[in-house]
This record gives sequence, structure tokens and C-alpha cells, in this order.
Amino acid sequence: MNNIEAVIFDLDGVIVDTAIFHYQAWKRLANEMGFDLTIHQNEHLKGISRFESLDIVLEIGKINHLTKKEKEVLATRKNEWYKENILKMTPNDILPGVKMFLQKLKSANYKIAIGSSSKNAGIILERIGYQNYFDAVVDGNKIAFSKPDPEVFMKAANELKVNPRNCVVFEDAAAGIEAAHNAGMKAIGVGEHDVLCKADAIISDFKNVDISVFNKLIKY
Ligand code: B16
Ligand code: MG
Repeated sequence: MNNIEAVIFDLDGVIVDTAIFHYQAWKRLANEMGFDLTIHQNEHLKGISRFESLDIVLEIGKINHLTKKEKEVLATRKNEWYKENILKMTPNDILPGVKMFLQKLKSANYKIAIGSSSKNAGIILERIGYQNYFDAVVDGNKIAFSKPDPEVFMKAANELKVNPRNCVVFEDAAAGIEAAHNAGMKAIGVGEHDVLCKADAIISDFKNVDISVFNKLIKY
């Protein structure tokens, strides 16, 4: 038996595949400034805030002379491109197996929440028809520190009124796995083993995943 009472989901890369839209937009920005951004470098942008991501992108391009205002213009431009893509999303963009797994959790009386660094989480949830589905939604608009800081997941546990020790987080980013652990929670990685090696368990996707996935956490 496990003592999991609540399940917190990262949004980008876990519920929907918006991680690719973030990458395309950052790559476009980098290309406009005269350098490239590889898919490997993009891994470091996952789970962290827009401005922290921009700083990493600029560092890759060795651009270190920009004012705060100029950085704001770049971040806004990237976000506009990103939004063009997310505004086209529909419930069909929910990743395979996610809907079914969420239904199983609800039927088994687990509380469910979103814990995302994104300020666009509200738009995405609305587009995919999940605006009122979760018991709590904590996103980039509600936090001061992004992952790997535990704030986003602590706030979610707090809103759910569940002890962090009884929460498990699903994450696609190394920074998110670290954030969950920093919050005293278990973390299940969704994706590749080499990126998520610190997770307590790893799944490649939600196809055929059910509540027995928590049994993998018992040994930790
Ligand atoms: P925005 P998550 C994160 O969302 C993304 O992984 C990360 O790549 C992005 O920079 C961050 O949100 C901020 O997003 O620009 O939309 O506010 O994975 O924590 O759901
Ligand atoms: Mg993510």
C-alpha cells in the first residue's frame, strides 16, 4: 500500500506537448540573433521561468550587453510566437493516456493539481477543456521562484490541504524532479531516463499507466 493522497502534474511536457512550442520559439529567437539552439541545450530551459530561460539562451549566444528593457522585448516576442501555437490547441492535444489516468485518479479519490512554472497555464487549460478539472492550479503567476525551488509544489499541496510527504509529482524536467524532492515529495519522471535519472520512477508516457504506478515508489 502507498500513502499517496494527492498527485501534482507539471503541465508543459506532461499533460500536453507544449515543450516543443517553447523550443521552436526560443530557437527562432536565437536564430534571429544569429546563433542556434540545439534540442540538447533546450533541456536546460524546461521547467524554469521565461526570464531565466532567456538568460540561458543569451548566454549560449554570448550576448551579455542587453538592458532589462531589451530583454523584456525579446521575452515578449518569444511569448507571442509561443502563444500563436497554444491558442490553436484543442482537447485532442492532451497527451495519450493522460485523460484516462486522470479519470482513474478521480474515481479513486486522489486529489489532483497542476504545478507549472508557466504564466500561460490558464490559457492552455482552457484550450484543452481542463479549466475546472483540477482541485488546485498553481502556475507561474502565483510563484516568486521557479523550479527547482519547491514553491510551486508546496503551494499546490497547501491548496489541496495535503501533507507534501503524501504527494507525488509527475514531471518531464530535471529541474522539476529536483523541485519535487526539495518539497519532500516523490517524483515520477515522464520521458527519457538520461534526463530524469534522479526521479523515483520513470514512465515514457501515460499510455497504459494506472494507479499501480505508485507501487514503484514503495522502496523509496
Ligand atoms: P511561460 P512547466 C514551464 O512550464 C516550461 O517547462 C518552461 O520551458 C517555460 O519556460 C516555463 O514554463 C515558463 O513558461 O513562458 O509560458 O510562462 O513545464 O513548469 O509546466
Ligand atoms: Mg514541463
